[in-house]
Amino acid sequence: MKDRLNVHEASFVMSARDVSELPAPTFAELAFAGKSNVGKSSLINTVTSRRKLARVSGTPGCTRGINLFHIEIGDAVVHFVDLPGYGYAQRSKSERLAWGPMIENFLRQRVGLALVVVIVDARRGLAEEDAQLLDFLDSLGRESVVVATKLDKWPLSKQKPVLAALAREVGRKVIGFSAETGEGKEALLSLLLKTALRQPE
Ligand SMILES: Nc1nc2c(ncn2[C@@H]2O[C@H](COP(=O)(O)OP(=O)(O)O)[C@@H](O)[C@H]2O)c(=O)[nH]1
Ligand SMILES: [Mg+2]
Repeated sequence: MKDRLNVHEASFVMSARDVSELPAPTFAELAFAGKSNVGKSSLINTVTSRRKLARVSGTPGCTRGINLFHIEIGDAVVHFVDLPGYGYAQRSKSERLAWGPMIENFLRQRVGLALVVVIVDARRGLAEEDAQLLDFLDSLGRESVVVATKLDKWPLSKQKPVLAALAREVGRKVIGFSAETGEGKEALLSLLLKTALRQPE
């Protein structure tokens, strides 16, 4: 990995149960969203080369707050924002609804939000909730990228066509990723860095 993409600092800042608990934005924020169990924590750990920065959970849907991380990539300082997983069917209706406003308020309100990484399971494809989120981001004029993770679950010969079909479906850039093999790590880091450096101080 090139030096400019080296993550030389990665630390947990805080967990918030509501957007109002978050500190005023100091650095460009790069947010990660996706269905519960899609591999969001694994992706954050892989991208930062830290084994336990974001917990990898065997219990889907247990991350309920907004988690903030301080990340230094090369010369850039950014905040990673791990948003609560959505669409977990086992949760009670009131709790599922409670997640909606939290994510929605975050996406609407944060002035430092530079990019939303929408993580999709490459094996399962785009879920209804993912499509709705992408539409919502477009309506807000928020920049987004789709990352198809668990790509290792497809045989090599299928990976390119699967990614191409997904890119057509979502009409935006799709990065293939695997926390198992590290595939896509450099491409994603490079995009995150590029986005962060474009932000005004
Ligand atoms: N094969 C494979 N499994 C993965 C990958 N990423 C995550 N997983 C597994 O998927 C499960 C959920 O991962 P986790 O990162 O906790 O998902 P989260 O709920 O979205 O944060 C765990 O059992 C992980 O080991 C991947 O790239 N490939
Ligand atoms: Mg998680």
